[in-house]
Amino acid sequence: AEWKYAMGEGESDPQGIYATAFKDYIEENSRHTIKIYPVGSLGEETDMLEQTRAGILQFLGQSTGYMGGTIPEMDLFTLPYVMPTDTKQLDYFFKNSKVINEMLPEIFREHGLELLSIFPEGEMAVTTLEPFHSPEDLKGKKMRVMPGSPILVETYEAFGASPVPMSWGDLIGALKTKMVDGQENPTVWIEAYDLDNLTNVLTYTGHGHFNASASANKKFFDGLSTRDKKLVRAAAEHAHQTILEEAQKLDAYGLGRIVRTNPSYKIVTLTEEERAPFKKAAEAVQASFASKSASNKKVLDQMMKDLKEAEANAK
Ligand code: 6CS
Repeated sequence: AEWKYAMGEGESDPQGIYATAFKDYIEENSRHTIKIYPVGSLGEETDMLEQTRAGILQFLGQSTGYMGGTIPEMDLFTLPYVMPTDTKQLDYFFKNSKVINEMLPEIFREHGLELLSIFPEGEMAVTTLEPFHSPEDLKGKKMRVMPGSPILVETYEAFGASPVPMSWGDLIGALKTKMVDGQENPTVWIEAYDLDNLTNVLTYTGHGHFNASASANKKFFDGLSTRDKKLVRAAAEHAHQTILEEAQKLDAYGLGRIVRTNPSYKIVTLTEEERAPFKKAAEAVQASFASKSASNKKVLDQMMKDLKEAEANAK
């Protein structure tokens, strides 16, 4: 059969690399074929999530940042100053985490989805018209965040700014008309979509990582033969391995290209001292996430344990 796979990025972006590796594996190892629908072709990301839950699409690749409105526990990956910036620890975490491998699959099923992977794309970088070094500097600044995540809004409010949730499809226009003063995305994406030419400064705050997920419609997945279920899991495993190796390289190339092609662009890494007030503000956001439901608290507690384990074991 032909299966439909929609995703929130283009074919050469990290989610596209994952989707292509997934498709190639399925097509090489079975008679099934996959048609990939890149971002925009089937509406905005939140539309694609609904289409997958409804079974119109079989597979979905999506930024975790868009999912918190539908699956509140997914805001875990958006919480400020929780994920490490060390990529080895991150990789270890994404592969071995109990939250991802045991708890979230159950939660996804309750929402009509079968979780296949969650993977990192790169550290969040904040691009703005004006430089900032403190929450005070962000006062009154309109910062675009991905829509559908209450935690992203709470985070930028805690950071002193005025968050504006907006779909990716509207962001370029909003930056061009200066409707917003800034946004956050991984460096790979900022470079690929020329966001550096629409802002003046890129700041590494260390507060987060951009992550993506892959999932299937649950009814569709449950209806597959044992053999096809294994095939889909193996394809996801293959695609996950592919993107872990590629994503870090792509993110680093992205930064290199920005530095070379846009030499007047300012690149700032906040010092530990400058990060301190942001970290302090982040504590309230973490507590707010945990207070929203017993399930939120449970996944956050487990994630903290998983991250400790990653810190101890990642080499
Ligand atoms: O900012 C966004 O909305 C987009 N950013 C990335 C890195 N991927 C897709 C997402 O739509």
